Amino acid sequence: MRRTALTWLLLTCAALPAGATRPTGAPPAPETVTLGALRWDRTEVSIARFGRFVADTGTRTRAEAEGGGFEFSGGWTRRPGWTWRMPEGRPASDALPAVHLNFDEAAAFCRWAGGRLPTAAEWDAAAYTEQRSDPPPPLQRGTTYPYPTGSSPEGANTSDNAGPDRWPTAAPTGASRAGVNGLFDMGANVWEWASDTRPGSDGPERRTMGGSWWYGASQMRAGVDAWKPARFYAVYIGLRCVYPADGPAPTR
Ligand SMILES: [Ca+2]
Repeated sequence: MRRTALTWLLLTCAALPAGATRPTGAPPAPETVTLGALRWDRTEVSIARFGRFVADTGTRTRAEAEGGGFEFSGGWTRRPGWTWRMPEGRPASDALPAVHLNFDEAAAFCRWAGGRLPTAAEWDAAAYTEQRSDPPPPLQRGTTYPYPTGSSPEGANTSDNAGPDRWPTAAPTGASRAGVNGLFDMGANVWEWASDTRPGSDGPERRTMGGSWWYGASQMRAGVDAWKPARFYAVYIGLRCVYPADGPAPTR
C-alpha cells in the first residue's frame, strides 16, 4: 500500500509542471504526522481499521457482549445493537470513527497498532500548538491556538451550526478540515481517550479529550477537564494512537 502510494506520488509529480495544482484523486495525505518524538494518527481510528484489529485478535467488545453501547437521552441509555460496527445500530460507513469502546479496548487497539494512547499533555501539545516547520497559512509554527482548528472552531463537527448540519452525528474520519499540525478532528467529532487516570465512584476514570459532535465548540478548548469511568463506552467516545517517531510504521 505504502509503496503503491509513493509510486503514484512520484509519477504524478514527475508529470506535473512546477506549480501545477494536484489533480482530483491525488493521493491522500500521509496517515500519520510526526511531532517531536511521537508519530500521531492523523485521524480518529476508523471502523475499517478497528475491524482489522478485531479480525486479527478475535476481540469481542464489552458493548457487544453486554447488549449495546450508550447514548445520552435524559440519562445514559443502553441502545441494543449499537456497537463499533454499527455506532447507531444500523449499517454505517466504515470510514466513521470506531466508538462504543472502553478505555482498555482503546488501549489494546493502540498496542496492536504498535503504539499507545496519548497522555492529556501530549494530546494538548499536538492539538493546540503548531509544531510543523512550514505549516499552511494562516497557521504559524510555535503558535498555541484556542481550538484544534486554530483561531476559530470553524470546520469542526460540533453541535454549533449556523446553517444546515452537514454531520448531524459523527463525521467520517478525515472528512472535516485539517487543523493544527495537520490533524483532523482533534476538536469535536468524537471524544478521544487519553491515558491520564484518577479514582472515581465507579472505578478508575480516564480523561477524554476534545469534545464531540454532541457538544458545542466550547468543549474543544484546552483545559476542558472531562473524565469517564474507564469501563464506560458510548457513541460519543473514540480514540487515536501515538507511536514512537523512530519506530516501525503503525499497523493499519
Ligand atoms: Ca475528536
